[in-house]
Amino acid sequence: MTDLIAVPTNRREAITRLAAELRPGMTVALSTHVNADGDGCGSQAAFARLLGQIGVRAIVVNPTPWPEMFRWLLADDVEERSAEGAAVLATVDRLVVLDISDVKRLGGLASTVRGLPQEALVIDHHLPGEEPPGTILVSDTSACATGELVFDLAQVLGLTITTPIAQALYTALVTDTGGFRFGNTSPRCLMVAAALLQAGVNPEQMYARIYGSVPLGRVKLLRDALETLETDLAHGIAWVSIADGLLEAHGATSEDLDGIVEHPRSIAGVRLALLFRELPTGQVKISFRSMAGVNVHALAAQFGGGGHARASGALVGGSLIDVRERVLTAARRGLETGALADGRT
Ligand SMILES: [Mn+2]
Repeated sequence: MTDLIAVPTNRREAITRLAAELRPGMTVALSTHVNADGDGCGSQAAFARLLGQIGVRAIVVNPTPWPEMFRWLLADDVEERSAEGAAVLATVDRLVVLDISDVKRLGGLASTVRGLPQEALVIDHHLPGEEPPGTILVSDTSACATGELVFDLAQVLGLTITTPIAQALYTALVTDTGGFRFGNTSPRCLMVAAALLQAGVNPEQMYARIYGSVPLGRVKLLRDALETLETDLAHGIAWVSIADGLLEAHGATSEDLDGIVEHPRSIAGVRLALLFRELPTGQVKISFRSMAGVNVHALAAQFGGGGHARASGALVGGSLIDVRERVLTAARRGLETGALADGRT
């Protein structure tokens, strides 16, 4: 069991290549995808502190505001300047993007990132995207979270997993595995989690911070979302829809949508769950989730999106009703023909 924690050779080599680009005295920006989640934020908060140990100053610059529920991850020692946006990217020596396999996931920062003099360094565990942010990457889809790869980086570079770093990485692991329940909960994932407990993580305190401190608006949003639940149990599909303005009505933000799609997915017989969110831009954001045997990456890709086999996303132009119909039609067809079966991407 103990050798599970050893860093696999391919990762070790990739980490060494990436680390060679980072030297003491440098200032680097860290960025993750729009609407940063626990893995994006946790990986950034941990990596920023690890960089400090090798004399590199890190500035977090995300395309969307740092989520309030993860504010505690920054404490008073991680510099976060997302509000200044692309302007910060012009002042740093290098950009490292985490938990992203496609530049487009950087939203409003994407065009600036495409124009940077040096390509971004990448630490990620998604399936390859259409437009990778860089070629120097630590990328492994077998990592349960990007946080697992940041943990490996600390090991390879001989850095110290302090308690705040361990808490940040634990946040990454626990959120990306749905509380150590999803298919990405590998033996190694749990070994890394165990190491993080040894480094000072209190799991009950983490649970209280991540799952036991949500704003009332988030639960009211869930209530209204579940009101829209529809099912096609003949195909094993269930979905919920979020009309434009609903988040604002509850003082909620995008991060409060996290996990809602787990409810339609939890219904007996459902293999494919969707969340449709109407945006004021005339687009619909879709979250795809599936159970074992169904590859939603293949479905999301049909709509210009991507992600993982069991969890993907896409952004599609059109009205809520129109997009929902198109996606459901494609989903039914994909399930009928076997085009969404695992291993057929
Ligand atoms: Mn992730």
